[in-house]
Amino acid sequence: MLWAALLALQGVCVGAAHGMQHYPAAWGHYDVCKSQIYTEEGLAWDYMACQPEAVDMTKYLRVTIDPPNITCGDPPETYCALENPYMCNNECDASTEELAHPPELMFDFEGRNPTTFWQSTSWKKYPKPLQVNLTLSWNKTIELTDDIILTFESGRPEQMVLEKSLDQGRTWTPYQFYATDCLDAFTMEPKTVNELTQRTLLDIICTEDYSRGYVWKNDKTVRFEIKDRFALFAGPRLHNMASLYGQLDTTKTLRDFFTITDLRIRLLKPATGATMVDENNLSRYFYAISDIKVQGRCKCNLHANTCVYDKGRLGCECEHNTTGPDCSRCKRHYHGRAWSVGSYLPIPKGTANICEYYSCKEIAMICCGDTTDIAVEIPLKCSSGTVKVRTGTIGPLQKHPEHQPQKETTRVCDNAMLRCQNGGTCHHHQRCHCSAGFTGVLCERARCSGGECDGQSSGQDPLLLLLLQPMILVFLLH
Ligand SMILES: [Ca+2]
Repeated sequence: MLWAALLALQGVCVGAAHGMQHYPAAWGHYDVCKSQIYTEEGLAWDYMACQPEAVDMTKYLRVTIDPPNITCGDPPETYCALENPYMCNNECDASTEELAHPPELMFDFEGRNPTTFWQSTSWKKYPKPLQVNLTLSWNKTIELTDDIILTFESGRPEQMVLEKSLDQGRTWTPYQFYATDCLDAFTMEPKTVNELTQRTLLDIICTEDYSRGYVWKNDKTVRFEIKDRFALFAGPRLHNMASLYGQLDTTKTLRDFFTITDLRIRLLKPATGATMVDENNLSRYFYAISDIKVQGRCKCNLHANTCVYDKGRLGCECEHNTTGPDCSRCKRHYHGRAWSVGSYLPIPKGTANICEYYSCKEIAMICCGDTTDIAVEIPLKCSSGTVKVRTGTIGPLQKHPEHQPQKETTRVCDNAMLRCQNGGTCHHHQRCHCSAGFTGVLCERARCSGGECDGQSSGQDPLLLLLLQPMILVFLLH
């Protein structure tokens, strides 16, 4: 399954790479996360910002139609052509495969005639609005890299809204409004994407370019123009991707604009082809979509060059010691410095901003970083040269002489830093007197006998305690 998905992704990559030939190779595709280099100390890794290739994202989505019974064919229905009310040879029957028009036909391979398409019921409840929501969900943040293109088999809707979500469908914001008359439909002045500037790139516009009926009946597509927006920074043929990447790096709102987890197509009014709706022949009015194109890549925060589709779910194959579906946090034990998104700059390799392993430089200190592992309050010397105390104070080592290792070596406990656990009390910095039911140098363990423990576990990380105890023994021997 996993391999099949990987192969599928790679297969699509070839197509995508072919389609993006006009990107100058010098700008790089950020397709390598690390490479081995020779240094004075031997082989080492050189890390680079990396991202997965842009692919056809419709292979990995889930589609939801609302209302759920709005797909045609149950009961069977016959439709007439919008242009000719006497041409009624379009039959929809959900129980017959050849005559059914389920949603998945918007995402199948188009190439052979006749086209395959999803179709709604007709506008038989006119004048009640015929409205349908099509929701495309990825359950993963993705970044759009090319225009979203809807191809209609019916006339293009007179009113529709394309919306996006960045939080798996909890909240929605419009991407673009489409209408034959923007003022009438949405009280918005009609605009085209060509009127946008770098300053107004994030403006949400209403366009009349994709809603005209009769005259333009050969053009059946509705677009959301991603590339025209990219071109505002990268130039008309996207020849200056460095400029775009620079902007994406520094402007989070710009990056977020092209990032989605879900898309929603709100079909609000079908094509009528005229000012008046013919109430005697409502089977002319319906929605039908043969194809939806969404090109994009998994958002991996520039920490992965591969995205895997496994068990119906997309996930980044994280590098740079990061983890999570979007590589948005450091791996356990790699909190040597705070997680950070990779950077496209400097072109062409970018900056990886890897998560670093923490290392113990002072034997008297437990190091470092992954404070979620630390259940006792002790100074933590981190590779960044700071001392962390779990209570949240952070300060440079030299400014806290009381934290110096040599002063700590004879201490097992004190009232401020090395606290006896579970109600134990500290005696002369030498040892903890544990309360009933607990044991261990810091009374951190429940006392057990015959397999039964009579105290509550303090919930500490056993790995940490393994590390901690020999160190405290070392202090005592000194
Ligand atoms: Ca199709």
